[in-house]
Amino acid sequence: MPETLEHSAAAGHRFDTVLIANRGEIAARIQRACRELGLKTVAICSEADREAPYGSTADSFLCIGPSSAAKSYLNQHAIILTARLAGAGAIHPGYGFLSENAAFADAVEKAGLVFIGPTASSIAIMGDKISAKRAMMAAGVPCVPGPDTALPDDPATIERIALEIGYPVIIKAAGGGGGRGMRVVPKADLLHEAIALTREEARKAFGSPSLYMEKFLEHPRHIEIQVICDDHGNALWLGHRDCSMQRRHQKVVEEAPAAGIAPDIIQPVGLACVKACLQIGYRGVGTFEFLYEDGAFYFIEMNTRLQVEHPVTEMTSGVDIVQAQIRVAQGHVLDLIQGDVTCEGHSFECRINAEDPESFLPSAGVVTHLALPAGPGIRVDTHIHAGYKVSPYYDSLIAKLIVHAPTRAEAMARMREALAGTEVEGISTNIPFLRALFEDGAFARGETDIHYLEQWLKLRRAA
Ligand code: MV4
Repeated sequence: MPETLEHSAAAGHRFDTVLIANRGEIAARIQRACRELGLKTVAICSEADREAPYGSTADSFLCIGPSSAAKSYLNQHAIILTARLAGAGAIHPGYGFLSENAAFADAVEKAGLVFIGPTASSIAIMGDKISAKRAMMAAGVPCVPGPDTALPDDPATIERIALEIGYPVIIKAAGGGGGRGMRVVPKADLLHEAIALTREEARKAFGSPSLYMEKFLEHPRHIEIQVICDDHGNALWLGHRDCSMQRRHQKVVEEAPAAGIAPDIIQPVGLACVKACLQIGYRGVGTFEFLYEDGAFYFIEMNTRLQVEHPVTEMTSGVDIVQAQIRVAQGHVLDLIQGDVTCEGHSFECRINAEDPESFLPSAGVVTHLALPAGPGIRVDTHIHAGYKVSPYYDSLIAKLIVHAPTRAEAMARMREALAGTEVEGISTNIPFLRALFEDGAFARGETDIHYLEQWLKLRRAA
């Protein structure tokens, strides 16, 4: 598309250097996207990450603090100061760390830098799960039955709300999310105690006692919709993913598209997400999380960041989500329209974690031998190499194995082959268990929900 006045970046958005405020595989992934767009990069690290390979390929590489994330990757002041010193015009937060911190997004903008993500106000609205739900209901996005307001104090009113929803219900903290601060209530006589306990936890963990109540769905799948929006009133959805394969709220395998969901069922949900984005003036990439049960979708949360599992959507949609995210942050108009988005084939991602196969505790140490698979439809996103030292300070993700093939069955076969060709020695990983999972019949038939993996692990341990 030619660069007309309309299509060029607004003056206020211009930057030619990006500071990547993250580590690991996503730091490497973002750096690649920047370079492909002709942008210079500033990599940062903690003392534990001085040897990171993406440091030597960045235009600058600066150590900003000690190994503890609180003193490095979460040190807002140090990161903003480093961006200014190194001449970066923008900060990419990646995922985790400061990526969904509205105060950080605000501080970045106040320092005259571009935050590669949504506005601080969008992050804040979605960070409060009650205001997020209210925004979604207003836009016609289907939500879990229950009020879009905080629970009152009056016991009789609370009881009435629960009866109206119908037991079992779930109590959630407005400041929670991602599985933190929630409690299931199976029947009425447990209601008030559950509320008191969750309120105290919420006060301590999130600094706010605000709670809300929903119908508890007992066997849903976790399905998410990826969106991308520019600053000019354009929003698109890039298809859906199934992220049900999780253990303790940590996803292990993701796929796109979600299996067995007819286009005419998901289409109106995707369009409602797009409408919600336009209504709240959303900019950047985002993910709408839904529970899917008995053929219906129920919104639960929106993530206002790039996600770990974005590659499965890149593989099926053909859109480079990280490049597109940076381009819209520069003020460019999306160079796609919804009609151009066609999702093809099927993609799986396996998260390879450095962890003990029995206890799931992080396994630190030196990678003494590494073999990675290659071939048509195989992608590996990683920052590790033979000789790399996995440190105990951060999460255990060391690589993402991503495959793409015409059908789900072929993609599963390709993943089996890719896993067979993956060798990591010197540390423990979850590779043996991923190999076993891709031999599982129910998984192959798409007969899984959010509880499946934990049940499968329990049975496997018993056997
Ligand atoms: C729920 C639910 C059932 N009913 N809400 C957990 C993470 C957070 N994003 C919301 N979560 C849930 N909310 C209602 N009304 C079940 C879960 C849930 C879950 C959701 C997605 C993926 C994995 C999960 C594991 C346990 C519980």
